[in-house]
Amino acid sequence: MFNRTSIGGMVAAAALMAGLGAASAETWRYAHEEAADEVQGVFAQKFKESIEANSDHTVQIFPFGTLGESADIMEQAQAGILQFVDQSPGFTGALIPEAQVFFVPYLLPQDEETLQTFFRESKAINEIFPELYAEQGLELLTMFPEGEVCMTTQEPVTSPADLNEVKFRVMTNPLLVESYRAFGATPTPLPWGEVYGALQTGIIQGQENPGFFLESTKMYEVTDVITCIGHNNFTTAVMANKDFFDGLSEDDQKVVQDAIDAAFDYILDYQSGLQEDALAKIAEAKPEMQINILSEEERKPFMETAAQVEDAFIEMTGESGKRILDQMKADLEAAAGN
Ligand code: 6CS
Repeated sequence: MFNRTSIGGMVAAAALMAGLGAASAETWRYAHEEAADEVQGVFAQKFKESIEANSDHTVQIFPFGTLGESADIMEQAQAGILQFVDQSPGFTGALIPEAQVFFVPYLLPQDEETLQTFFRESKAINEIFPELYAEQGLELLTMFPEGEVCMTTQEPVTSPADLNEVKFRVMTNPLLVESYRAFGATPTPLPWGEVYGALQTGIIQGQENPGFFLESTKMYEVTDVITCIGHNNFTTAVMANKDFFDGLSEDDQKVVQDAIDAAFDYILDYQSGLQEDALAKIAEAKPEMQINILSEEERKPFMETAAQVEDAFIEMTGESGKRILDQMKADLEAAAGN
């Protein structure tokens, strides 16, 4: 027979268990720098689906603009307000100078297979960068490519001389400023939210981004020429707040890593044909848009700037940067040899 006290005890225990269950199912906040249907948004959605299919947790995604600019979401992730953040090295360079290595022109290969092997197997990405991110309170979970970067300008560009006096928007890192100075332009660092308006009002006359982003953000409405010189592939990075990640159970850490791996595989497949499709869509939306893929010969003077930008990178980052650059070169060689 249950007496009043034992029933009371059972009710309390049941409530406690229900409470414990509720506490273990958490909502994790994840912010990125693009719209929900752009590459970072597609990655975030896959991550969310995997987490929610394999745990009791839910992921709340905040696309670009909902929580501020890229610098804002990084601060929120470092403060633990966000559990996950996607911030591209183009912005992280201010916090982790070594991340600017991704802006040495012509360092990353254009061949898709080599590029993907590099991102999968790179020791620089999988072993050295995580230490540098950890110093900033971040657990680096992955880095992935988003597509070949092309320039959009008002006038055609066939050599560095054509960029003379062109105020060219770059993401906010000093090495990208060096890189576009070496290309002959007047680099103007700006957060993304200001770019369309600055082109529209003529404050700047050019900017660079991967094909899908030129199309989805309608850069062709405010510029007339696209020029591809094969100098870079847009790289981004996903990380967690380190205290949050370290505090997860081993099972939850595995759920997170598995979700990252699933989203990574998905996004590499998703890249296939994306650049060509985007340029075709732009040509359809604005038939008078000039889309110029420069020849090997025309690219030469741009390629010749790489050594000078590399020197600037080493000057900015010292031994630590040199270690990253050397490892990346070794990783790229290994990827090309595969
Ligand atoms: O140029 C930028 O600032 C933006 N570009 C891309 C492809 N993603 C996010 C970033 O903010």
